[in-house]
Amino acid sequence: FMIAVLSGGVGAARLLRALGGVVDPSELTAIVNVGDDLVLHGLTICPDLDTITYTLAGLSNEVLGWGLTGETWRVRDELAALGGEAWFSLGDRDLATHLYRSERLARGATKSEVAAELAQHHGVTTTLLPATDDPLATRFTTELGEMSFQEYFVKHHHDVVVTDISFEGAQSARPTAAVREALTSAERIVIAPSNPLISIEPILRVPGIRDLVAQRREDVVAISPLVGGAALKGPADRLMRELGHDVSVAGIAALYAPLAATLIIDEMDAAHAPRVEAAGLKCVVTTTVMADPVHARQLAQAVLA
Ligand code: FO1
Repeated sequence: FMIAVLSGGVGAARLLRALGGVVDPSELTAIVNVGDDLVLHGLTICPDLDTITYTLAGLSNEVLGWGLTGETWRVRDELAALGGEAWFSLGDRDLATHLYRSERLARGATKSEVAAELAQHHGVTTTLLPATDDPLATRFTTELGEMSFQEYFVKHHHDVVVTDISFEGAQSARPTAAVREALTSAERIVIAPSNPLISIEPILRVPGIRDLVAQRREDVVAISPLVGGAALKGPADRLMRELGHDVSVAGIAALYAPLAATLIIDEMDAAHAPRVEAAGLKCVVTTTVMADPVHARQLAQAVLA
């Protein structure tokens, strides 16, 4: 049995951890967004890949929602004192990951190879696949002008009006052979409860991936990232509103209808189930908030049912 999971950061990481409690984690393959990736201080940083790796290794900083547990910040503080670019916080331990990755990339390794090496080092048996090894960067058009993903998300605390989202490099990016193989051979494809516009969309923009998923529609199950019309974390609700989408599970259903046969929604949204079905998806109602291991397991079992 093999399950492929289209993955952003925290929401996907928690889902993968929960699924790994119900099936063998080695049966899971995460196809991970790289649109958030950035080069800073000459280092290549892959937030979603690292969030998943650290979470599955039991090393994630649950307070921050990113980075490592027990982190220290001496380098960042020194850099800030120098007047350097310190708005994007790199912890002392986390920095080792970025140094390792950047050196390997400079010597010709691919992001996929580095992701596998880091996963193996941390004892993570789930397969972690960047959606592409080619450059792909999510960019925002905002009231303050054009900016990169992390300028929008961290520097401006995703608190600016967005009028457009684009995916630089997407047209010439290629899915890796491992990604195509996973999407072709998986028994089930899961769309994690990640932001549909900025975590899942950049994966689907890699030419070929959207079609591969759509061809498997009967085996695709999506989990709504909106609960009671709001995102648990991050700007999904605000971005959907600003870009003209219905900010509800019905809006999620409309986005995923061509790709998924089933949408899992939270009990809080049960009244909207008929609207999901009207969009052409089977609707499963369960607890989707992975607040504790019991609820996370319940969601994992619903995904596998
Ligand atoms: N998020 C923040 O809000 N502030 C930060 O300083 C920050 C640093 C950071 C460093 C490494 C990393 O892997 C992630 C980091 N994040 C930070 C999280 C990241 O910006 C976003 O959570 C994801 O890109 C959104 O999925």
